[in-house]
Amino acid sequence: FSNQTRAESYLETKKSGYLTMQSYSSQGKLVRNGEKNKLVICIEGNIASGKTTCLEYFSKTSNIEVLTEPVSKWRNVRGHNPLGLMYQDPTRWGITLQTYIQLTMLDQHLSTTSAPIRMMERSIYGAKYIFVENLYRSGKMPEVDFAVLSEWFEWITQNIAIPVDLIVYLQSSPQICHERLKERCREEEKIIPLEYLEAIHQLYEDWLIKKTSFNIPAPVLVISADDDLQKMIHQFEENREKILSGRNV
Ligand code: TTP
Ligand code: MG
Repeated sequence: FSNQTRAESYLETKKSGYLTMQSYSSQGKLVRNGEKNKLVICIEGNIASGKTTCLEYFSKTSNIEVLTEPVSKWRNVRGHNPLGLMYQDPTRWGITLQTYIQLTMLDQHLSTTSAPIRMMERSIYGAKYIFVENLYRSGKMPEVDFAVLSEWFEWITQNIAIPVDLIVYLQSSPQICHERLKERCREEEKIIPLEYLEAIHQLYEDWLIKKTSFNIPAPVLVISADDDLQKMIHQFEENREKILSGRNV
């Protein structure tokens, strides 16, 4: 790049809204411009707890922009499948998958929307506090991998503003998630045992219910998610006001 083309390309990206993380907020973090007054709602919960169903339901509401499920990216990055690799050999590929998930989550947190409310599946926090933590605690992630991922995570969360206004926790029993998992038959997940879902469940409960493990970035609204689709939709309907106001009261 000559200086001129660099300046030009900078202006180009700025115009199209990409390079807007220029100003610093009062806490000295990089912030995405123009997103200040928008609500961000993250849907958290065990694998197959119904997060996508919840997002699909609310995507029919005007004013809400639902971010598309990042799992398709985790199954195909330039022709590779880090999700499948991780399930085959977590010790070798755990860091690969989790590094990529961390990136896709950051990308979603920083994306701009025209709608005043944005809803996304999971958050950068859940990926780290639940899945990375589980890999490490179960002895499947080498300490050095955990250290590198943690350094990345801490740098990101200390230097970039990641606003979350409400966490909706779809609380489910691991047994029911296991049943749903078998029914939906995602190829990579066929080998997931019940114990894995129980470990994830425990980490979620410690984080969002007992509040004994990690920092919680936003108020939590708990919705029990063991019911069938019809009843779940009824529950989303009942909680609609709370969710759309970004408050759990
Ligand atoms: P989920 O994010 O739970 O998505 P889902 O579609 O399975 O959930 P729901 O039915 O509630 O919509 O997980 C997708 C896959 O990615 C799952 O196999 C778990 C895995 N995963 C990790 O291994 N590490 C992570 O950090 C995350 C977020 C997911
Ligand atoms: Mg999903």
